[in-house]
Amino acid sequence: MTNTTPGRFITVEGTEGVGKTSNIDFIRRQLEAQGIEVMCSREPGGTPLAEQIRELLLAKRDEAVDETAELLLMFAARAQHLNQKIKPALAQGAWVLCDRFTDATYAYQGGGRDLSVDTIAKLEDLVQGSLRPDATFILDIDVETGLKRASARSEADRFESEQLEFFEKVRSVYLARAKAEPQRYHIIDAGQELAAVQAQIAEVLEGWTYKPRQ
Ligand code: Z5A
Repeated sequence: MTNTTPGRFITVEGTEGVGKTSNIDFIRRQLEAQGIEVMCSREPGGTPLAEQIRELLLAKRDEAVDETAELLLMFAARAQHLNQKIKPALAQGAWVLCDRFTDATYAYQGGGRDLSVDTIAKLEDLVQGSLRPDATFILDIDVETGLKRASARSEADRFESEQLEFFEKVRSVYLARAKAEPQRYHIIDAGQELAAVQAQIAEVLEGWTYKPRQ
């Protein structure tokens, strides 16, 4: 099951503070240098409605957020984003570069919150049909370093306020998924300085073919 549209669907994942934002811009510039049209987006979010759902999800609140409600809100945002923005771009042959996607749901809601992987897989099929990313970069870093970077940058949101153990579980799901499907996932050591991280990404990009899919 994968993407059969003319475009390519690339996702970037990782725990907190791994440098997704910094590196997505690098990937975009590398792809554009190959003459590729790139559309960058993020999850949760990417359309006005999905961005509103993002605000609901990230806000710290007194009321405990039910884990299944959180899961369904992630997929509600994804359905909107996918149908309004991602699929039309892919159909036109653009490369979609997305900051997080369903791997984050397996990692955060499946790993961090301990929700059923089967339930997540059912929602994935419902919302995405057979569409899956062509390639996924997992920026990997030890959890403590990532959290230090994230806290130096901005105030913690509802997810960033979780305990270390939560993020260790998130990280282990990412690494397990990458191990199970090595042809799709590229693990990048994000603990190095930015230039060294980008050199690893550039090496992966050099191995790709940029011909349109027939
Ligand atoms: N979530 C979920 O639970 N389930 C889902 O299905 C989805 C998401 C899709 C929002 O995501 C939350 O939603 C997220 C999971 C949950 N949890 N949280 N929080 P988000 O992607 O918007 O939030 P984030 O993970 O916190 O991303 P971020 O804050 O944008 O971080 P980042 O993009 O990975 O890092 P950055 O901003 O590029 O870098 C962080 C800082 O480190 C910054 O000051 C950089 O200058 C610095 N940095 C970056 N690289 C380096 C290197 N190599 N060396 C030194 N310093 C560096």
